[in-house]
Amino acid sequence: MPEPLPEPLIVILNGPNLNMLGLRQPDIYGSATLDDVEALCAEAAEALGLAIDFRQTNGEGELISWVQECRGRAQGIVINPAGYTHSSVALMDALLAVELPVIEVHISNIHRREEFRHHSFVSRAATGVICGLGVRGYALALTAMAGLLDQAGVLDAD
Ligand code: CA2
Repeated sequence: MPEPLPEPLIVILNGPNLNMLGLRQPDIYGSATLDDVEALCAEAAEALGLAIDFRQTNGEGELISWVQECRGRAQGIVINPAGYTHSSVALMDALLAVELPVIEVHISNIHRREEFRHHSFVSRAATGVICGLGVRGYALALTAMAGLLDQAGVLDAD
């Protein structure tokens, strides 16, 4: 019998102000808190055979350092870069350099919102983008990531 593969680690990164989820602007972002999103991700990951490391920061430098730390440690990144989506060439560069599958998530549909939200620097480094489906988008991103890892032979079939 071959040894079972260890569970792939997916790092889930959340950018600035997402710590306020569920506390303000429920009309745009819904009523789930970031703790609720973490619980939703943990449940989805368990069902998919993935391990997760779920984090949030308000700092661009910290977000970039966390992306860099994924190299050699994680098998994929799910990221909601929040406001840095639309401004950060440095975050895009870090995501390109890490050479891992990246799924970009937005709770709201950024294309139905203000013009300045329509462009994402991060999308250039993303394997796929999920937006406008609420916090469920995080679970959908994990399902998509499991599919990518399965294709690459990184995920145990059982
Ligand atoms: O829709 C998304 O997930 C966004 O990434 C959220 C960002 C926004 O800048 C992006 O354009 C789209 C904003 C995150 C701030 O989240 C808050 C949540 C509750 C209350 C206030 C801010």
